[in-house]
Amino acid sequence: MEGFQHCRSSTLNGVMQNMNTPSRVLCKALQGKIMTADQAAALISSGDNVGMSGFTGSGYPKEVPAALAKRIEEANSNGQKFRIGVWTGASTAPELDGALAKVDGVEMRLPYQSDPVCRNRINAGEMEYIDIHLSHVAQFVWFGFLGKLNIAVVEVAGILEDGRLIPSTSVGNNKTWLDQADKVILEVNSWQDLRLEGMHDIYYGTSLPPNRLPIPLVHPHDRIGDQYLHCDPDKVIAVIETHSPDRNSGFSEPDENSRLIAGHILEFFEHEVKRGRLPRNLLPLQSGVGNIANAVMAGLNHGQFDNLTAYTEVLQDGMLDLIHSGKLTFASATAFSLSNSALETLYNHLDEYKDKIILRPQEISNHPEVIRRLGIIAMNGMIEADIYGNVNSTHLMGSSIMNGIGGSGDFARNAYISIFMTPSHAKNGHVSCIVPMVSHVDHTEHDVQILVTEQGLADLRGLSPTQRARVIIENCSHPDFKPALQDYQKRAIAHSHGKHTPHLLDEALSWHQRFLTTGSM
Ligand code: 0RQ
Repeated sequence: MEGFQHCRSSTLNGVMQNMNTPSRVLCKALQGKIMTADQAAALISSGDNVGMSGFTGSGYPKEVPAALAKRIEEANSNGQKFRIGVWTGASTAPELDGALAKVDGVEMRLPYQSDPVCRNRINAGEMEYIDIHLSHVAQFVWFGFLGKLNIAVVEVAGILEDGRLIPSTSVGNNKTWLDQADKVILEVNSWQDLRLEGMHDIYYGTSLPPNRLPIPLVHPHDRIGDQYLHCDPDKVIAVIETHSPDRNSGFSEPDENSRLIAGHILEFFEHEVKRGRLPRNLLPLQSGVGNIANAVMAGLNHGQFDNLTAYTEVLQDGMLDLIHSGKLTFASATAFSLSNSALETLYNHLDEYKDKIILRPQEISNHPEVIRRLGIIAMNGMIEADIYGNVNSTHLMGSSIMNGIGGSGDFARNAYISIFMTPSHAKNGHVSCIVPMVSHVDHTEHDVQILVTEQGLADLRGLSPTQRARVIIENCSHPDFKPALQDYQKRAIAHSHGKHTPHLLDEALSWHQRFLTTGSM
């Protein structure tokens, strides 16, 4: 640990607490800029676009957003509007998204979010939201597509004497925020374990068209960048010292549906290995967020595959278990997304895991070129799929946003095999997750190769639309909805006189509505 020999860490109640740490701000030029979160929040103006660190509850700034929310509330009570643009890596935490949304302080939010207060504001038309592929965010900022980034608020684990920054538990878009913002506020969080130093790989070789070069990454474990983030000290307007935990939300034990879905996927992998279409140790895995994804990892842990690797965006509990058991030899991601107990495991074994995990900027973890080159097996959750294989990951009933597309599109479009999974029905069995036509399209039929529900798996590779419809209805739909879907397909084929993608548009578009009102089709 360069320059931090005097900083000791020890595990206290399973959470890393920092002891004997006078300050993690070793850079003299920045020591003079240490101030309180309230003072730092006062440096942000209404109308600013603010690039915040944070990715699925890891590495987000812990104090400035709350101080800013307080300031916005005061402005509101004086009859003044105070709203900012909030750009992040992905979802953050109630202290950031929730706090700012609660005081109606967000004019525009991008990219992925999963906060209930935020979601309500967006769906009430009170907050603008751009749902954008996670790999696109950084380049859109460099291209100037999103306007000016005024301020970056970035959590780091420490600042070295020469000003280099030790990233914390997520990298996300931090490199771009620090590069592109006019001004920078740093939160130095002494709760973050200093042994994270060296686990990051920050690639500074990206360039803009027409001068772009290939990303020189050919294995998940390749290091192509620097361990540290760089930032011009002159741009830093405030440094805040914090000591707060990440939001480490837990996972429920895999339920029966998740176990069945995981079972179908494992069986599929075995089949693909037998056919010679996957090597015995598979190909690098990408796994989305949520309990099903976690259950698939748990299934792999009890399965026959060894020497697995992962090239993914979030490292969840299930993947950490695979590292722990020795099944997964290496994982590349942009963030940890762990429960408290998994975090404890991580920190208890950090020295041993250190050379098995790399955290990268999300434009690299989700880079289409790299995903295509590595031949990723992408596994993501969905809200619904239609009988032709189009997938909706983001909207309920066509209009209300749930979370966002996140990185699912980056991976699905470019993966070796793209898998989407969901229970076959939702809302206590009232809603079928297999529908005639999705009410919103995130992943087109061209990007979806495998659909899985607890009922079974549909392998769509090499099938025409009507062939796909038969296999999806047969293998994936719930028995309560299967007859209605079969009937729909039959009548759509008869009605369309052999057209390529048979539909009964009125019926397809009102599927949920009609079923919810009448209880049957
Ligand atoms: O609602 O919480 O009110 O009960 O949707 O559904 O079953 O808990 O599933 O947590 O795995 O989330 C697609 C949202 C699935 C997620 C989605 C309702 C259901 C419940 C959540 P309640 P579950 P999960 C890389 C990959 C996009 C981003 C992505 C997601 C709630 O996986 O956000 O893939 N994906 N990123 O009741 C009505 C249906 C429904 C439905 C589910 N058909 N109709 N409601 N629900 N299906 C990671 C990142 O990018 C960071």
